[in-house]
Amino acid sequence: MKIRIIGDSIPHLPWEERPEGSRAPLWRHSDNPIIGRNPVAGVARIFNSAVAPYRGGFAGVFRGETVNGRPYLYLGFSGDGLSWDIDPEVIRFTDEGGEPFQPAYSYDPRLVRVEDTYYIIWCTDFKGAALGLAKTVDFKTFTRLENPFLPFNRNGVLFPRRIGGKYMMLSRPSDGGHTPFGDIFVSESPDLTYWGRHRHVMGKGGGGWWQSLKIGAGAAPIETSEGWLLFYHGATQTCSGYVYSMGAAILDIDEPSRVRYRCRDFLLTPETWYEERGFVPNVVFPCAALCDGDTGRIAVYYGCADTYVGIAYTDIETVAGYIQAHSETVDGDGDIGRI
Ligand code: BMA
Repeated sequence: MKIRIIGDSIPHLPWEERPEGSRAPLWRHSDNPIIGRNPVAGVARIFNSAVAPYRGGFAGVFRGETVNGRPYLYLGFSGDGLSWDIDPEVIRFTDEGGEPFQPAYSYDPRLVRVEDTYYIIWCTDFKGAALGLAKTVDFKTFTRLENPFLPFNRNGVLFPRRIGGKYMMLSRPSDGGHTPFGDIFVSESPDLTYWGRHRHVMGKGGGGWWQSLKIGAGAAPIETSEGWLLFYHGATQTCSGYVYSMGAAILDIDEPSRVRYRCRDFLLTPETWYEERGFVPNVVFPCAALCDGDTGRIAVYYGCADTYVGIAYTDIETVAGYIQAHSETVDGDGDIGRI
């Protein structure tokens, strides 16, 4: 497929060439995990975290599982996207009236720049798991906005630009527990407060059994000449628990509820010690992707076994070619027919 990324040049994004002998659509950073156990005082594990280019380097919002077991959001900066300086204090939010606002817990953040503002979307407590939303322009003050949706909901991912003048958010309605179901939906908003025109994007299941239990949006969609490239996670249930793998799809550029291509086969599945072993074994959970508009290179950041952060690389031609060659389509009801 002839395809290119429509986006900024990020020449300093982390990158390694595909190792000799690899045939996989994604290849792992040779020094994974890039964040190991006990990364800062009071934090036992960092995983499922998001990064974005910021001022010639990168900013990150991290899921830090504290030593009391509760997750909160932490801020970090990096020049090369690999070695991170993480603030040991949790991110402090204020509400729109300037009053302090701290969620009871916070996890699985996404970090997305829309115009000149960076938005954090995460799973927050709203009488149960729901999506939280906050914004910053300087990574010094963080303003918490209204929760976009009712509980229960997780895996909220904002598109990096408005479509037809509207902000667009992917999400996955869920339950208050470990959610043995789940499809990806998209909603739109004129102002980031009022959300509606909800549409089903794609359902769990299909020919790929790795995504038979549930799916959820991962990284902010990447704009390409063929549509929005979405890295997502899919889970399957085994006799000893869920297994999370990574897939990808390409959504229509103007109407992202329309799926153009979607993987039947996973892009990455737990294989290494840091993906197979940890607090929750067998989890790869993408939350961010950096891409270079000039070269088409992509670095995907993913949580490993609810314990570490890893990076995997690909480029736009490779991943789009794989999605197309290993694809299936989704109809409006979420039933899947092979192309
Ligand atoms: C999901 C979320 C993720 C986690 C995954 C695997 O429900 O809690 O944060 O990575 O389960 O444990």
